[in-house]
Amino acid sequence: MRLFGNAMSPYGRKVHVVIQEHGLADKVALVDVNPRQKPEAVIPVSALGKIPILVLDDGTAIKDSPIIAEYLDAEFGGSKLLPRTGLARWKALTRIADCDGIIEASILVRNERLRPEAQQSADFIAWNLDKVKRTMAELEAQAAGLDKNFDLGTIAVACVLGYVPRRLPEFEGLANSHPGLAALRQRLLQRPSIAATEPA
Ligand SMILES: N[C@@H](CCC(=O)N[C@@H](CS)C(=O)NCC(=O)O)C(=O)O
Repeated sequence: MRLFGNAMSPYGRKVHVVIQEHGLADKVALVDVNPRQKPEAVIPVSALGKIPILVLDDGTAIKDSPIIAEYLDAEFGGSKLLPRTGLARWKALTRIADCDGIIEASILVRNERLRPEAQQSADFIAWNLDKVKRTMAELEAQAAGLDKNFDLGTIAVACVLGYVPRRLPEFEGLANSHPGLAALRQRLLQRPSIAATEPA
């Protein structure tokens, strides 16, 4: 299998954690791509041009990080990280959706801030930043129990905690603003798969 992605992608990190958890590194060759700078390296395997993409040996492309993570867990990990049925499954999938929403809104804020100042929309930034703030506050309220089970939902939270404080200055002081999440982040970093994939 080939995994198209890059080390900076918070979505891709979720897949890397699953690869570590199930000892799949020998089965997955990494193809380092930057879809914005070099879309032609990605578009032949996915017209959307988004990473991560897992290309199976028969050429089938599995797309979207939650689907790739579930594919690897179900096909190679005995579904240890995402039950096939039952409430725990739907809770984990909902957690993933919230975390992906945080990451998506954070990327929109960051990309807007990287535009020339005169072209930036303060409304657009505030609209998306509010999504991040509200959902981070919700996670903070639940932080003590978020690692009770370690599943794909927990992995998604770990990837949010590795990304948002690095990318949005509003969350740089996580220990002051979100002490529960800061403590959770440290607990999650005890797990080798999380520590090994933590961005530099
Ligand atoms: N829902 C997708 C989002 C993937 C995504 O947006 N990836 C970013 C990189 S972190 C990307 O490829 N951006 C390029 C683009 O949007 O064209 C997933 O979970 O895999």
